[in-house]
Amino acid sequence: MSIVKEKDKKIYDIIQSELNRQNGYLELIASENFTSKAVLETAGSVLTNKYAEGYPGKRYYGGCIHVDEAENLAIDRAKRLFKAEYANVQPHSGSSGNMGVYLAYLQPGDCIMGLDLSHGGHLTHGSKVSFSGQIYNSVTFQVKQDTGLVDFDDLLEKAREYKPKIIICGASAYPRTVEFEKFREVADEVGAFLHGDICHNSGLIAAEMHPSPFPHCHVVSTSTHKSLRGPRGGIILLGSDYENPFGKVAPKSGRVKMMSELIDSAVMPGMQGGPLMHIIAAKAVAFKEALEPSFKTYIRRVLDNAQCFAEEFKSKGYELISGGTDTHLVLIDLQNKNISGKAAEIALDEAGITVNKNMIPFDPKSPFVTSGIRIGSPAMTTRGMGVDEVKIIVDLIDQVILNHDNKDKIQSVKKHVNELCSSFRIYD
Ligand code: DSN
Repeated sequence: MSIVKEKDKKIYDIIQSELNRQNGYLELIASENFTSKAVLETAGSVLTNKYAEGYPGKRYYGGCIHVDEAENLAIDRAKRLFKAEYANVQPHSGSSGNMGVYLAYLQPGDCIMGLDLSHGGHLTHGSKVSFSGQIYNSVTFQVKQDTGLVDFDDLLEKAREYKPKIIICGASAYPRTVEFEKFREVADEVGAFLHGDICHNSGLIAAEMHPSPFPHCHVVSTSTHKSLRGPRGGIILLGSDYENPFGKVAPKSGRVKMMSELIDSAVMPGMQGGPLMHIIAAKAVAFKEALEPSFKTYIRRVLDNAQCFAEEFKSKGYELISGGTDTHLVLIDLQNKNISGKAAEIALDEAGITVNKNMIPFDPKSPFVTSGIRIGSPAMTTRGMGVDEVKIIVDLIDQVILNHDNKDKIQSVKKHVNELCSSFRIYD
């Protein structure tokens, strides 16, 4: 008998409905995944009760002996997974991780440069509607219209002109490999720090199927719940070059602090109070899972499935930004199919297929409408689907796109989706 069912039927019903949606719908949002039951159990554990402001061994509260052990495990495993020298596992999300990096490296008004949101970047890479574009002076670079790849000439020209303190590499809707080494060349030329936001690719990097941001990036952040398949959260990592270039000193000793200390104090007390110890422990569980050989097999399948999505969509006349993918996602330009991203998202949702509308580079439509959709393979791969299912799914998506005004057709696709999903159940 569920205790929630007994105590709060309304919330119980909502959880059940969401479970049914996750089981019955085809999840293709590139940033979502299904955690293991071990991660879920840890995230729902008694560790949620503990206040632990500070860091292991240096807390502002008593009774932290066990949460210290959990946080130390999470730190050690994150360092092993990404071959990093330092990890802060307390940020509540990828966005918080980015805020921690900016607080440590920047002063208000400093210039930052990231990929334009409409070209695949993220809100926190300097968008004017986010703190990152309001507190800091943000300048964005773009991708090339003909290739869909980062326009390094545009980046270098703007970097020379604006002299950013930080250049952010990494994206939310960029299907190709992030070329950390090339970004570092630009950063070095203008004296900027290179910040790798590997939110989307962190699972690929952990499995050594995407180049590592180290040693090229001075600092790295990632969320933990996308291709990495952990609980919702964030982390910040440093490689070996983490001496403090600002000369900030520790108040009592006058000793120059390490960069790791500046990041620790940027996260807490700079932007957060008590860490979420249940989530930090769940991150530790996910990192252990990602260190196991089976995680490499999983990511290999994620990449194979994404390749198959790209080939199948192209064979049906769909235009892909950059012409394909090196990663876990494809970005589809729907302009030649005469349907907006918004209309496609709605029609696919009615058919039981969950995707998100997405701006494409140089999009003539607004962010609320868009000309594209983004499709990712991590979640469907977790539930066991492979390339045979990808072929079926692309066919179903195509039927919906071509018949988005035909309710009968959409219902018949939904029936197929339900049948497919019932063979690949999660969380029984
Ligand atoms: N919102 C996330 C995504 O969908 O990519 C980025 O944080």
